Amino acid sequence: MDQKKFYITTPIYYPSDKLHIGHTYCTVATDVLARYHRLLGEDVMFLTGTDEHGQKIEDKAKEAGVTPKEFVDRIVEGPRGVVDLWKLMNISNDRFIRTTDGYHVQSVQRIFKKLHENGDIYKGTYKGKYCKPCESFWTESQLVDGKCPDCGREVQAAEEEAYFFRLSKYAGRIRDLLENTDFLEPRSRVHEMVRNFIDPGLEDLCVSRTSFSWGVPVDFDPGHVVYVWVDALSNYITALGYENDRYHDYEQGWWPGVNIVGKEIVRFHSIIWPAMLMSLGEPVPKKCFGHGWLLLDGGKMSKSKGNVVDPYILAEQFGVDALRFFLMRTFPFGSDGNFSNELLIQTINTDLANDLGNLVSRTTAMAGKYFGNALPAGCGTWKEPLSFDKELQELAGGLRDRYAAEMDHFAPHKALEEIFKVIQRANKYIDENTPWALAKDMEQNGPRLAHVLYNLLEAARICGILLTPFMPESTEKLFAQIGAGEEARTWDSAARWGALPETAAVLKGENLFPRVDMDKAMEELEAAVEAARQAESGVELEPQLTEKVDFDTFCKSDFRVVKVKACEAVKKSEKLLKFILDDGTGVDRQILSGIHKWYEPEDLVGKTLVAIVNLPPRKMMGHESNGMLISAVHKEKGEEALHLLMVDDAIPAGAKLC
Ligand code: ME8
Repeated sequence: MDQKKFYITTPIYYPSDKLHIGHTYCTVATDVLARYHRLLGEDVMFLTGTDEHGQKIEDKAKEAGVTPKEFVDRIVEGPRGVVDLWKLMNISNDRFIRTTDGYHVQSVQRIFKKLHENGDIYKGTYKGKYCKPCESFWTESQLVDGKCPDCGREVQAAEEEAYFFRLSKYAGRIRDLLENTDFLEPRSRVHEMVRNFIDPGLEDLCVSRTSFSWGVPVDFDPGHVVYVWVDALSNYITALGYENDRYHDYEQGWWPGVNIVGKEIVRFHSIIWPAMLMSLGEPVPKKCFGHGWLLLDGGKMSKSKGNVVDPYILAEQFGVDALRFFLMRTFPFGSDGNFSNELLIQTINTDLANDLGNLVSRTTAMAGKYFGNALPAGCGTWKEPLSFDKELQELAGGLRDRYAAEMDHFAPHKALEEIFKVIQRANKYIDENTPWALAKDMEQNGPRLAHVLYNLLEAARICGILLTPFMPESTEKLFAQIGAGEEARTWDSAARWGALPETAAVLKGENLFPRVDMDKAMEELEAAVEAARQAESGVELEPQLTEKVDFDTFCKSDFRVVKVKACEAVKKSEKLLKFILDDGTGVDRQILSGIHKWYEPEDLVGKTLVAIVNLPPRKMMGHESNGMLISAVHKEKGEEALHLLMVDDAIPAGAKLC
């Protein structure tokens, strides 16, 4: 029989800024689903990528003084960029599309032409509102309080010649798709789409722009570029080879697939995208699942709000698997959830260190201690199973199917809940059987003890298999510790109690999930965030002094405003400048300062500066210095940087600073 094909996608990301934990959430969830389908034995194609055109990127590149392509290259393929992040997070995508890839650009042009030729794209005048950050056009009636209904930001009036897509023509078919099939999930999203967009009447969509050029050119009408969403949505089929020769998977049964998307882009995926496909005469996706947002302090994460969480820092501090697990375990996939570092640490400690980690380490340690790492033959069965033997076997034996039911309904959080019921039951089983008491009389109780440990290994094995899509690396280690070979790791074997060979070699290894000390971890996180912030800006600051200075001592320093009357370089010195200053006393003050690297003397004459004037006099290169000019110092990209403190010229010389 032919292997079943399963095609799944994430949204392709805007490389306008570095990705944050919200993006990571979406991609990890899709990766978990892709790995789950591979575990089922399906032939999986998992696509992700980047959506690189549009005015926002053109503007950002201009700001950065580089071409748009250079700009996106850095964020996509540069150090700690999108590609690196997915590698770090163990994302198992089979393909990565960039919308600037030549084959995609060519396909989009062909798709646009097809839509035009079949009469669904026509030329008109666009009048309306445009939200630049969202790259979305809105009609007056769609605005909320005059602002973008997606992000709440200001919109701009726009009018220009443009091509339109006859979205209105597909209103009936789209309503039918939404209301009468299970194409869009969760169901609450269907109501949102119908109420907000279908009921008020679908309007034709503006699908080209002339006011900027960073996009796919409309080849039959120079000056127009294809609207970025038409370009972006097409990726799901161009990456399979639709209208290009780069790939040949579209006709070979990979389409239609499953689109996993965040809730704010459900409109594009459940209305515009199916309508485009209908117009092209192609099948619509099997499914669009709209997940919720990770919120921070109750609001959406965004770089412009400065409240983003860096997935690199979290993965480096807590481990990739722990982070993947946390994201899937904590937040119901279809709803919003509040992210916090405390919650992450609590989840690691409760579920991973206490429940799962303990089960594996206690069981493997006891197998080692009492049986020298291999249980005796025959330990898999017990003549008269006790009630808790049966309970554990039944709960774990039926886990795979309960898990599958949840995974098939895009509820990874519920699938994990089922797994943890078994893990918790297994830990209770240890307490019920008190293996350490059984071990006191090995001659009498040895066989029973071996059976208890075998049952625990079996429970751990089944949970391990089903946890594989969530934590691929840790479950490898788990299997090695409990002695589960390839045949005891399969999907089939997850429903077969007893699939672990009785005498498998058990090896207690490293602790899979060490406990995290909350206070220490929070401190380390703060330091890592600060270091990353400095590295990104290139600015390094001296740490603040923690030793206190008492107020009276501080008051002994006499800071005054001074005006530069004359300034010259000291002969034979590369660094020193000699200042003649008006300090308000009527007597000139001379100060030497080693700042020639940053200032030319002639640029400083007339400036109003700050000096400490009661330092003891000091000789430098034969000149006396009476005080010190105050500067701000830091490092920038590893280089010392210095700025003399300059104050308002209106302040008179001699004014005291206090
Ligand atoms: O929308 N929580 O790209 P994008 C959960 N290029 N998910 C979040 C999130 C958060 N805090 N923040 C963002 C785009 N996301 C388009 C897609 S597809 C043809 C084009 C999710 O980089 C967001 O919901 O802005 C979306 O699904 C994905 O990250 C990419 O967002």
